[in-house]
Amino acid sequence: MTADVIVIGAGFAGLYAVRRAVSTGLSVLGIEAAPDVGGTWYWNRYPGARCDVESVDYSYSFDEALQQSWTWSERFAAQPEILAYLRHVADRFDLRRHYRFGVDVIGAEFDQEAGGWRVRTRDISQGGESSHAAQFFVCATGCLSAVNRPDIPGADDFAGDVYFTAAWPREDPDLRGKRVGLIGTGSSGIQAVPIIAGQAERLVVFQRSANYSIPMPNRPWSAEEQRRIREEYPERRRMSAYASAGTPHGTYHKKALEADPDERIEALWRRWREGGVLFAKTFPDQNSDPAANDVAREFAEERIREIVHDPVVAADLIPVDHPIGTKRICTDAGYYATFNRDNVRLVNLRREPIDAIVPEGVRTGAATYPCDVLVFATGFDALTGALTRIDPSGPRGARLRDIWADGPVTFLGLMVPGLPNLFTISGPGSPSVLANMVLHAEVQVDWVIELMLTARRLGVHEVEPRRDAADAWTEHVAKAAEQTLFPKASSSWYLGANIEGKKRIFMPYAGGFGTYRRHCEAVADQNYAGLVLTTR
Ligand code: NA7
Repeated sequence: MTADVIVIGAGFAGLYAVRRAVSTGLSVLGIEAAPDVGGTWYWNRYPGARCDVESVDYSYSFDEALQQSWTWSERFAAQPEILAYLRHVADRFDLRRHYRFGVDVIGAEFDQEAGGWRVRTRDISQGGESSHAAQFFVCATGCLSAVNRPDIPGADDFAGDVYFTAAWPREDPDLRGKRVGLIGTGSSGIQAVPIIAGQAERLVVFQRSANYSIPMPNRPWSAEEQRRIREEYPERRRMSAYASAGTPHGTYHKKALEADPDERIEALWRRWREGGVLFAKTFPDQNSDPAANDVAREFAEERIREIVHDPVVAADLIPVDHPIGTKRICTDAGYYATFNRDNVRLVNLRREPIDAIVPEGVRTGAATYPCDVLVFATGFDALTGALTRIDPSGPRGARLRDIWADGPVTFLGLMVPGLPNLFTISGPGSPSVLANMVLHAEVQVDWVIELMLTARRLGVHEVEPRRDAADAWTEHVAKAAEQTLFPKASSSWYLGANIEGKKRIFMPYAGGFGTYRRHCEAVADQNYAGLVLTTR
C-alpha cells in the first residue's frame, strides 16, 4: 500500500482531511490537479470572486491557535485572501509534503485482494500515468469543481479569446478596449459583470435564467472589530456548531405573516442592508411557505425595479422560474446598476436563444453580437460531477455512475453502497452548499477519520453502508427537500437542472447542518449502525 489513506483535493476539505489523518498517525497521500493548494479558491480567480459567507465564519475552527494566527481584512473575503489563508494553513501544518500536485485522477478501483483502493492518476504536464494504493479513499473533490463547458454549436470557431470563470488564467487578461460577451448569470457572472463592465469597451451579458442577487455591503474590518472577533471566536463557533447553516445567524423571531406589514418590511430592510446570503433566510418560514417567500421575493423585486432605469431590462432581470432563495441566492457589488451603463447590454436568451457562436461573436435568434472576448460563467456539473468523472468501481464491479443512475444514493452523503472504504466529503445527501462548507468539512472529516481509527482498532478491513440504510438516508434527504420550496427551482444546479441529461433530484440535505451533525453522531454512537464492517 502506498498509504493508509488517499485524499483527493487540496481545498478546505482535503487539507483538513490530510491534517486530521496525519495527526492521528495515519499515513496519507494527497492528490491535487492544481499546482498548489486552494481547491475551488485556486481555480475561481475571476474578477470579483468573493465568498458570500462572512470571512470570520468561512474559516477553520479546529485549532484555536490557527484562528488567532490569522486576521481577515474584510467582512467578505475576496478570492486572493482566501487562497492566502489556505496557503497559510498548508504552511503552518506542513501539509504540502503529503501531496502530489498537478496530478489528475483518471480512475479508481477497489482491489479486494489488496483490501483497498487503487487510484490511477495522470501527471498533467508530463503525461505519465501512475497507480497508488490505500485502504481508505477520501474524495474531497468539491461540490463546484467539475467545470460545465456547454456544447454550443460553433464554439471552436470563435476568433477571439475564451475564458471560463471557473478556470480563470493566473495572469488576469487585459479586457480594456475589448468587446466582451459573458454567458451565464449565476453567482460568478453576477460578481464579474460590474468589474468587467468597468474594464471593457462593451459588455453583452447573455442571460438564460435570471437570479436574485443581494448587494454585498463589504467593508474592511476595523482594528477594534478584528480584536473582538479574535476574542469572541470560541463563542461564535459554539453558536455555529449546531446551527442550521453552520453560522451564528438566526432568522427573525416571527414567521413572515405573523409580523405586521411594517414590521415585515423593517426585518427585510435589515437583512437587505446586512447583505449577502442571509436575506434568503430572513423569516423562519421563508423557505417552506410560498406566501412567506412571496413577501421576501416581492421586496427584492421592488429593489431591482428601483435600481434599473429601463423597465424592460429590469423585468428581464427578475427571475420567473423560482421562489427567492431556492436557487443559490447571489451577492453582488453593483450588479443591477451595471445595466444602467451605456456600454452594457442584457440579452435575454429565453426570448432570443443562442443559435451559434460564430468567429465574430454570438449569434442569437435576433442578432449577431460582435465580441473580441467570450467569458463563460456557466457553472459546474455540481455536487456529483467531480465524483462521477472519476467513476470509482467497487469489489463486485459496481460503478458509481451505475449506482447513481437514478440519482445519488448515499449514507449520510458520505458513503456509497457497493463502494467500501470510500468517502465523499460534501457529497450529495449532505448539507454541503446549504451550510458553512468549512465547518461542514470539519464535521465530516472528523467522523470519517474516527471511523477509520475504529476499523483499525477492530481489525476491520472494509466498511460499507448497507443498501437499505443508504436507501433510508436517501429517502430522508428527499423528504427533507419536500418540506421546503427548494425543489420548485426548476433551473437549479441543486437539482442538476443545468446539465443536460442529468437526473433531476434535489441533492443537498435540506434538514439543516445541526440536525445532520446529530445524525452523524447518532450513527457513531450506535456502533456505526447501518454499516457493514468486514474482517477478511
Ligand atoms: P451557476 O450558478 O450554475 O450559473 C451558471 C450560469 O450559466 C447560469 O446562469 C446558467 O443558466 C448559465 N448557463 C449554463 N449553461 C448555459 C448555456 N449553455 N447557455 C447559456 N447559459 C448557460 O454557476 P456559478 O459559477 O455562477 O455559481 C456557482 C456557485 O458558486 C454559486 O451558486 C455559489 O454557491 C458559488 P441556467 O440557470 O442554467 O439557466
